[in-house]
Amino acid sequence: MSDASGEVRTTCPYCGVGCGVIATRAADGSVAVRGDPQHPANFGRLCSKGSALAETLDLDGRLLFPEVGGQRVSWEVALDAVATGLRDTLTAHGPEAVALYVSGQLLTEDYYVANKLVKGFIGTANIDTNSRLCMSSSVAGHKRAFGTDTVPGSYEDLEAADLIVLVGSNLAWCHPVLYQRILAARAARNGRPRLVVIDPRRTASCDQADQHLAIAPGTDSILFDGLLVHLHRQDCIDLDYVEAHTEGYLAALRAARAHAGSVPDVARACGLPGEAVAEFFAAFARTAKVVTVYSQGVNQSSCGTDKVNAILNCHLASGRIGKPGMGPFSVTGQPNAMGGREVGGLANQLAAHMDFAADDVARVQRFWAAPVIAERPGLKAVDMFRAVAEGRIKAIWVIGTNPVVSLPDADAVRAALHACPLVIVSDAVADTDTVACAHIRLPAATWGEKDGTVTNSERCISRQRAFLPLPGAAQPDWWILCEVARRLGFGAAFDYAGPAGIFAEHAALSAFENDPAGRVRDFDIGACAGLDAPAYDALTPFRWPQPAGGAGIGRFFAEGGFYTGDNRARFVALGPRAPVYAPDAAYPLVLNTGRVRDHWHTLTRTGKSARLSAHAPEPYAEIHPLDAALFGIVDDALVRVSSRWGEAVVRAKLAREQRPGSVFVPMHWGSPQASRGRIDAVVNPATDPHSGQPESKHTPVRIAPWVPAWHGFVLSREPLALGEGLDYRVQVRGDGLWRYEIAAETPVGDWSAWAHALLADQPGEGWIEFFDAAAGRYRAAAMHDGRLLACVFVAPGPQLPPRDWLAGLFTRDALTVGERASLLAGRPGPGQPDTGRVVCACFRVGVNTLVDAIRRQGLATPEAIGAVLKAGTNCGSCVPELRKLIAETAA
Ligand SMILES: Nc1nc2c(c(=O)[nH]1)N[C@H]1C(S)=C(S)[C@@H](COP(=O)(O)OP(=O)(O)OC[C@H]3O[C@@H](n4cnc5c(=O)[nH]c(N)nc54)[C@H](O)[C@@H]3O)O[C@H]1N2
Ligand SMILES: Nc1nc2c(c(=O)[nH]1)N[C@H]1C(S)=C(S)[C@@H](COP(=O)(O)OP(=O)(O)OC[C@H]3O[C@@H](n4cnc5c(=O)[nH]c(N)nc54)[C@H](O)[C@@H]3O)O[C@H]1N2
Ligand code: SF4
Ligand SMILES: [Mo]
Repeated sequence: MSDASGEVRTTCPYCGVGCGVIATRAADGSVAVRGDPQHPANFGRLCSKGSALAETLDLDGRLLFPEVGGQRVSWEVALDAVATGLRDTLTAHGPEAVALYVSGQLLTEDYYVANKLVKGFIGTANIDTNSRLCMSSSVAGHKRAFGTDTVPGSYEDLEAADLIVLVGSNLAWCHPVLYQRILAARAARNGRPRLVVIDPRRTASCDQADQHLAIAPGTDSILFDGLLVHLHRQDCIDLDYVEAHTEGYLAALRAARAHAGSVPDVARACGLPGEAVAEFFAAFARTAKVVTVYSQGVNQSSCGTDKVNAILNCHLASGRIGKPGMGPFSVTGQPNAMGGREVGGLANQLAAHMDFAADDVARVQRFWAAPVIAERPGLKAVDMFRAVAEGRIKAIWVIGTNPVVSLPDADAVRAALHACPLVIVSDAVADTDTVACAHIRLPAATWGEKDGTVTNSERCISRQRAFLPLPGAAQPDWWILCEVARRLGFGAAFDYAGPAGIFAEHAALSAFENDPAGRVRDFDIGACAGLDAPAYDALTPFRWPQPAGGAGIGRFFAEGGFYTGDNRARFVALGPRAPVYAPDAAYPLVLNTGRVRDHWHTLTRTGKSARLSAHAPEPYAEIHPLDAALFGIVDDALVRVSSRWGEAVVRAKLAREQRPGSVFVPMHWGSPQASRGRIDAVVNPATDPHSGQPESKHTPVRIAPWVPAWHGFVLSREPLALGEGLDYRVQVRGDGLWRYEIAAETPVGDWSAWAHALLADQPGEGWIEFFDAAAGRYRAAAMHDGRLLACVFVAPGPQLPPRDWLAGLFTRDALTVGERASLLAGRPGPGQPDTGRVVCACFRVGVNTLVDAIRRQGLATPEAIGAVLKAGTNCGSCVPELRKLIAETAA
């Protein structure tokens, strides 16, 4: 939908909030983005990542042409190679030897075609998705309780609630616009909804919380089982609802009582003070309008499905489900995690919320007129890569995900791909750890270049629309899949003119032999079955179900109506379940992993933006000062985090927000950006027995100082191919420059020769350097016409000059005498501000600027800071950090 002004309404490609974005392409090709005021997810708001989308669209580093065996080839050659490889594997080893591993970031149309090809035409269910790592415990929990995978909540429920419980969700950083909507509601409603956060760490989401429970990792189901017992004891059970619409309440209660029967029992098991547990239970019991929002702290656990059902049990028992302001709410991570569930992208689903029951299998086969059909579930992600390692899978096609960085036991994943006879990877980016393993590389179009739909956390389907031309030979994923299907002999079933036809078929399948009134299948968008291309182009956001004829169900489950055959929900009786791998003497700490505010997953997009890279430039481990002291770790030094599966080296960050005994490392860095920061190499491959979701938040590890011979960093206008002789290298995008943090275990003899070789490609004729042999400090800078081209700083320890100040010198056309002097002295001289690490990404305000203003001008609130420096006044994501700076400065 592009109007005369060149504006295109589309959807943000990042998180599951699914914000509407308006993209405008100017005559010179430059793009501007802003929030879509009409989109029901965000009403015009965007977070830091959404606002910086235009900074990630350049073609640097893109995979633009197909490659076979490292050679650039035409699409004809590449597609023939894929089809021949797959056909040969099928002929020699059968369908179970072939697998696809896809992504919750694919558009629904890409996803639908991939699933149809594998399950209906190749005839195996060996197609799984990275949503296995993300949502599968929620899916399994929903299915156990509701009989189907329905998310009953809506964003408006969050605003209408009187209490929101955030369980294992850092909403402020990971679903920022939803978090801002909650804060706006609190401001308008006199502090309601109240906010309770349950997370072992004190996160940014705790900033405004009325209560934070720093729960012992992995123990959430005990807490919620204890809550069920408490609700029962306090007469807070909705007996009418339980009687009319559920089964199994007493058994669940009995099971909960056995291991979570009293507040002291729960407090002990969850590592919480008894009063805190009692306060949370009381707040939940006395508040009718409660929404429990949960995410990866719940799902990514070897007891994730039980955690989900422990939460659902409490909502079912109190009848707090499906009514305004109430309900359990699993917020989805990826932009199309929900769409993937709708098309059946998981190995244990079929399509359109059907699974492998005989009726479903027959129905889907009939609808597709498929020659064969998978009749049983395929391998789930972790098992799939194990099967690759064991040679049972001989051809794998990875689409839109980077498993060598994001799957647990990631070194084993890489080894599996290296051993696999045929690895095909479709990606938009050339240099990723997974693309590096591919025999055949297929250039995928990405956000801004392709058309389709996505479904957000509240079941709202929105269009993503292209506003850029296809670069190089890149093609949308649906096209690539259909071309391969055609070459495999299935042309007639994959003969789509474009995404509109695919969407219409998907909609028709959702309505096929379905009956909205009969509770056959919840997912029904039959109203879109006849959509033609112009209507598809004009589609405005809508929530499902949307059956033909328009008679949808307003809300799910307020009046029961579950999809269990007898329409009754199921309570699940739960017992305690210990993590598969527990800490021991050799690996005494628990590694927790997750996200940072301004980065998205494996950095292929946000890593391109200097603004977004500034907030957390380097991979780090957040460690409680007590643990740091115990293991001899000092702030800012490098630390080795190791487990029985692998190791990583990252920067130590001491933080009282961390729970003692736990270490937190972000998941984002792969080897192109950080040579030793790939934390999934350390993460254990344990999975939940019901969902197969990996335990990404709980790996026994040990930490130790990693002491290289020297530490250093380089700032350079031109990218440098650093690597040789370095044992640690992190690459960060800066404004008009590249920053490299480096270290090595081998001492350097001749620093000057070393630095010349390092910066060899710099054309500068001016070379200035300084060497303090006694202190082991070396500094050098390459200049041209008084302009700084590159500089390198080396020291025996991690204490090195402020990078932000030095980066500022790169903005000068010529350095003053004073600036040159301070460059070599390695510290800012008078009148040379060091703004420090960026806190506010929107207005690029650094920590030193903030602290200085707080001190000098006595700024005591984020609003006061905003009035002076603008920090925190756009997306609001940094407000928790502003508040923390105010508190720290006052102390
Ligand atoms: N900035 C940013 N936002 C994102 C993404 C991103 O990459 N960057 N990715 C998106 C995706 S795909 C997803 S899935 C979501 C994830 O969104 P979230 O689930 O909110 O993010 P995480 O940081 O993975 O984990 C949430 C929290 O779980 C806590 N946790 C760990 N163990 C436990 C436990 O045993 N119990 C409890 N209660 N909590 C625990 C962690 O300390 C962490 O703070 O974010 C989405 N949004
Ligand atoms: N330790 C640990 N590991 C985790 C997690 C954690 O919390 N801790 N979280 C897990 C979760 S919830 C998730 S969702 C995963 C995310 O992990 P991944 O899915 O591996 O991460 P991304 O970087 O999003 O990978 C997407 C890839 O698709 C490419 N791409 C972009 N657009 C397109 C397109 O249109 N088509 C194609 N074909 N490719 C495209 C990108 O360049 C990129 O390489 O990580 C999981 N791994
Ligand atoms: S909240 Fe999520 S969908 Fe919205 S702008 Fe931010 S990353 Fe994009
Ligand atoms: Mo995710």
